[in-house]
Amino acid sequence: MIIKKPSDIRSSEITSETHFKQRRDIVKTMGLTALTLGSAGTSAQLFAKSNDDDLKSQLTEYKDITTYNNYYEFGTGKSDPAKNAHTLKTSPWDVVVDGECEKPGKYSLEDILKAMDIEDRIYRFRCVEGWSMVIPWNGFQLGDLLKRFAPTSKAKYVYFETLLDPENMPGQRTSVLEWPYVEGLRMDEAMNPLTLFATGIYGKDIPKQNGAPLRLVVPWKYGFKSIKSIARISFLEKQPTSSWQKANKHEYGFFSNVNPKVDHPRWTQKRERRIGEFRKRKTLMFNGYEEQVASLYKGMDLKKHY
Ligand SMILES: Nc1nc2c(c(=O)[nH]1)N[C@H]1C(S)=C(S)[C@@H](COP(=O)(O)O)O[C@H]1N2
Ligand SMILES: [Mo]
Repeated sequence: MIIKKPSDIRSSEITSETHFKQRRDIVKTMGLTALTLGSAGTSAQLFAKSNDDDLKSQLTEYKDITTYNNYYEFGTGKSDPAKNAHTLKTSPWDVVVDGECEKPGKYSLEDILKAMDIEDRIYRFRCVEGWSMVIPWNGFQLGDLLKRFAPTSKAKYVYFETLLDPENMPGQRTSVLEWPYVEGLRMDEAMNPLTLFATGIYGKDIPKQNGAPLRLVVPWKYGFKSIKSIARISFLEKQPTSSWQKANKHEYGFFSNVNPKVDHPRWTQKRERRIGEFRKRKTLMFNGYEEQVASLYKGMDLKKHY
């Protein structure tokens, strides 16, 4: 199996091993108090111990993260995905890999997860609509996965597709967006160590409404770049067009970096409402990840490349 780590010699119990790994990480950080995991309020406080920056005190409650969603395949209201996403079929799950790479193919999620190390990452999350959260993800670095497919020198962009399954995704039977939902990153953005494929939240499997079983997280970009329930990865020479660019190219560009200095045509991006808080916060350049990612855009006019 191409993407396996050489050290991975066992081939059985793949899924439970993944769960165990996620579980073990969280148990390690919380000790015996892990037994109380399950109440969102306390899990927020407990999980916080595993991370050492100031975000740990700002974690959004599990309940808010999993009931206030955008997932148009399951409705356009914020509470629709939590109600409707139970029809999403997440197993078996395959990811098709194609385009400019030496190891295209159809990879099972089990094989992918077996090869990856699951980590905890607390990230700010900023939706283009003006709300934000702080989310404790579990996942792996996207770059660690992509390099196993051996992209060729022609691979300048990575393109992603959400599962297309109108039978089980009622929104795909409407024309609110073009289906499947698609997104893209420039290769250097995809390879940046901040960029994750998420498989969990608060140490539990990622809920369907949040994009099970595999969902992109790019913390310095607006939330809509975080495409959910990914079923295809393509390496491309040319910049792809994302779903929101197709929907309205004047309002949504390819880069979609969080930028308080460039307003959305219909509203300001200077402030945000953190879910669970009353007073608005100032939105930070690159959502607070300027130090790690500003160099990716050196020399680019970010007003033009929004
Ligand atoms: N397939 C798919 N992915 C999607 C969306 C969607 O409608 N369909 N919505 C996007 C938007 S606009 C946001 S803000 C985030 C929301 O993620 P969350 O519900 O986990 O907070 O998912 C993004 N990924
Ligand atoms: Mo969004």
